[in-house]
Amino acid sequence: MRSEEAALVGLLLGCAWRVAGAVDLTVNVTDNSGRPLQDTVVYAEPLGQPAPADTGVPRVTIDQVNKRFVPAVTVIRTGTEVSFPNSDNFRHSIYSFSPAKAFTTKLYSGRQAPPVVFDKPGLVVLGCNIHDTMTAWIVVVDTPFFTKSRADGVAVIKDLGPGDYKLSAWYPAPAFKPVVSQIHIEGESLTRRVQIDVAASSLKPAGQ
Ligand SMILES: [Cu+2]
Repeated sequence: MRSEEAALVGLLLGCAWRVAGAVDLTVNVTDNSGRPLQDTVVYAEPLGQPAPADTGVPRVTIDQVNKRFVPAVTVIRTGTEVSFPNSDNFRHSIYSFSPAKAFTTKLYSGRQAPPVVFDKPGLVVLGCNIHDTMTAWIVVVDTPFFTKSRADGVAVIKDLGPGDYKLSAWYPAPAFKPVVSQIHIEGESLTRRVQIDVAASSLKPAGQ
């Protein structure tokens, strides 16, 4: 098969895989005074129908650079395998006490730490046993429809098929409860606004 033909077949298959009538959901996330809020996790769970199955084990990387987790906020689907490379030239030992996934790594450099599979939905707060200021948040969700807001506060969830969904917006803080609403998808792209009470979220490093 010539490369142009292969490209065409790929294109056609790509179209066929899209759910009929699938649309994009745009969520504008702001704080209480209307300022755009970055790094808010937004996810949609289908109501009355199962979420589409994953093909294979999704893999994600959270790096460590200059005593920071990069990215600081990650949203993944249940069952995702996360690698934690250490790009610093000194060692880290990372841990979580969170019920959704408790684990500790030895002190390690480079890629010595084995990947961790996050097999339960929920919030996981990561810390480092050596550097108290290091914190990261992983939100594990039972749906493939998730994203997080950009610097302009905009979060776009792509390819939602027709139906009802529970929409949650979750701000990275241990005390924060997701802001939940219900949406109905039918034919047209949808835009929603979510306001987050940042002051009530008591953003704190892990372990405090
Ligand atoms: Cu560290």
